[in-house]
Amino acid sequence: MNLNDASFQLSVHSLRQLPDSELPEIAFAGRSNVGKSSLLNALFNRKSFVKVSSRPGKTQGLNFFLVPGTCHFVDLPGYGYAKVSKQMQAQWGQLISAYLETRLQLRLVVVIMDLRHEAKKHDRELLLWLKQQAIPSLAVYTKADKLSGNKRTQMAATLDAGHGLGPQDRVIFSATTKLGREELLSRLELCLSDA
Ligand SMILES: Nc1nc2c(ncn2[C@@H]2O[C@H](COP(=O)(O)OP(=O)(O)O)[C@@H](O)[C@H]2O)c(=O)[nH]1
Ligand SMILES: [Mg+2]
Repeated sequence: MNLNDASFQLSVHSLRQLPDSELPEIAFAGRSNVGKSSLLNALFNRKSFVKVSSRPGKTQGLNFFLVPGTCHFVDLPGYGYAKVSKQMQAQWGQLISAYLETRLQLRLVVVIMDLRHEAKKHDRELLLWLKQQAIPSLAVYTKADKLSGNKRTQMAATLDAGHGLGPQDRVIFSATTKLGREELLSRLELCLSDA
């Protein structure tokens, strides 16, 4: 997948604004501050293509990035930030779940988690919900550079157990060292090539 010509396309705040395009889409989800923007920048090989959050939990839309002729990457708003009101969280949830449930060209949801943290309820619920909706998902355990090799393996196993995942269901990643970048890209390519 050639990400050199990727560009930001639009920010969607209601279903009506979704781009009128049949390109396949890969969505990226995760708790606020998990490292989603950094992961996207690492994939795009650019330093600050996607804004790394100075203000976590700020209202934002679904951000569409075009990989010309290939797909859209869709950066979903981060979830679970405590300072956002319950009502606002519910509204975000509605837009996101409506998008995930109805978007025919959605091929995969990448669910990003922090390798240092044990399995979180919200992530587990999201993975379960995606499974129930028959929406393919791939877990990414990021910030791996913050742990030593042994600890990495240990935490990955803890997260696998907590989410009912196997080693083939997730990629260990670091935006800082680019660990896992090639593996993640080949997983994305694979899912785009499955018709
Ligand atoms: N060491 C390290 N820090 C990271 C990594 N990914 C993100 N961060 C840091 O975590 C914070 C949140 O990152 P950001 O990408 O904005 O998270 P987002 O809210 O999920 O988009 C920032 O301070 C990043 O520099 C990583 O792989 N390794
Ligand atoms: Mg972000």
